[in-house]
Amino acid sequence: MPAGWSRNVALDINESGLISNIISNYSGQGEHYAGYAMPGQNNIHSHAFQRAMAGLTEFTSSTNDSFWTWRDIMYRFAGQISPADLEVIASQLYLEMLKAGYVSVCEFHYLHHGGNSNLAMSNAILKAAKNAGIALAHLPVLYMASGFGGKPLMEDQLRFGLDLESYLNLLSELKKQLENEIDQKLGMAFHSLRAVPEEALKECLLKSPVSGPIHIHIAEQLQEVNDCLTWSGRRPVEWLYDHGNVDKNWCLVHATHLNDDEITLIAGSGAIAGLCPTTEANLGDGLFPLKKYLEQNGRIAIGSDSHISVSIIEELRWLEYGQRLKHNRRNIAVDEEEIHTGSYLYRKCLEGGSTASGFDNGAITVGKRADLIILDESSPILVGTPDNAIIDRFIFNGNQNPVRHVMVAGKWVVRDYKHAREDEIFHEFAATMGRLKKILD
Ligand code: NGQ
Ligand code: ZN
Repeated sequence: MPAGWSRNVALDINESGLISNIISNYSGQGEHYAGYAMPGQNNIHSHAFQRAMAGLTEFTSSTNDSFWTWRDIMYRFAGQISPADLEVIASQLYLEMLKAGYVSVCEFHYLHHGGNSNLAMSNAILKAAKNAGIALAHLPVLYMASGFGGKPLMEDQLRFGLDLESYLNLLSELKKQLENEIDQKLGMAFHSLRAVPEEALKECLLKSPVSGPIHIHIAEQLQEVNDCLTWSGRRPVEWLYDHGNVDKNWCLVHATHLNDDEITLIAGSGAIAGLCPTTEANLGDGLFPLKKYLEQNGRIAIGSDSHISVSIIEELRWLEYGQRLKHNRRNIAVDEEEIHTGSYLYRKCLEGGSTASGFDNGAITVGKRADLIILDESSPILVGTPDNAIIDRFIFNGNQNPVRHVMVAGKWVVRDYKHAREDEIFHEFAATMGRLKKILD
């Protein structure tokens, strides 16, 4: 609860999946669950197809392996994924997210062409989210160029490319399709400043039919910062704030390489820094300047991005551990009001994740979506825990997942660690993985 843990809490949830009433110290009738109920997290950054190549790029492919050599392998893989493959992979991924305690996902979707229209790949994502029962912020991505200044797409990027008109049409189609959905929302995304020329970015912001969140990859790699400087004389974040009206509707994904002025710019704008610590580590991006950013009350959220890990625990743990290793100190992500690192990070991400996804959740208060998880109080990692350390233990104690039940907009999707469709979804996933095996062989 906003004020801390409370015992024997009863929630009424209405037909729209919103919390309509809260009673503490309840002892009456109702469906009863023992355990620690809290809001689930929104996963604010996902490329679902990459789940199928997780763990398959951990070998040297050149004498100087980097983000960019990883990207070449990723392109090879991306090129082979059909709409049917995508639905199966994303269904498995989204159910893994639910079991990890994520209640929604922002799908940063640029794998456009495939099937007989641009809609086919988007529809595969929408369908997968329904199969799993996760809430979805679908973010079709504008991707037009291979580098700053509108460099033409490379051959293996053609599949991602849309001109502005086709992109706006795709948004309009999807907007119609999602009009009456509670659990599926539409936002928009620019792949990066590398991939969207200045004019297109401006025009898109003017003409977009979408009012949801706007996401962009930014300043993830040093080479990107240097290329941007060469092209414009400005660093990526500086350039974005010079040219766009960046406010709390924006989610800046990664934002790894920031100077002090850029930290202040983002923190002051209310935009969300969309952090993906396990992927950022896996790709050798660098460390986000979390300490300084939080000192200026910057807002954050977490995503699993390339899905080499689908775990709230790992994202938050590594977010903090990166800072401890860098500053040679402990308990960095805290303030005067919240001295517990796990609780502090969990709450910050609930708050930022709700804004970045556009789902009005992340708190147990009347009117919020009932997007909840229940931790198992009898789990070996949680037995005998003082109230103020429950979330710390969830995040910083071992490798067992204590997420026992998960509810999305008032509907149970995981009960007693099980998803109703998990055997069926896994069966199809295994068959698809068997076929895809040859791509990176
Ligand atoms: C992506 N992923 O679009 O999948 C990117 C890599 C790029 C991450 N940055 C490609 N983690 O940025 O050009
Ligand atoms: Zn990404």
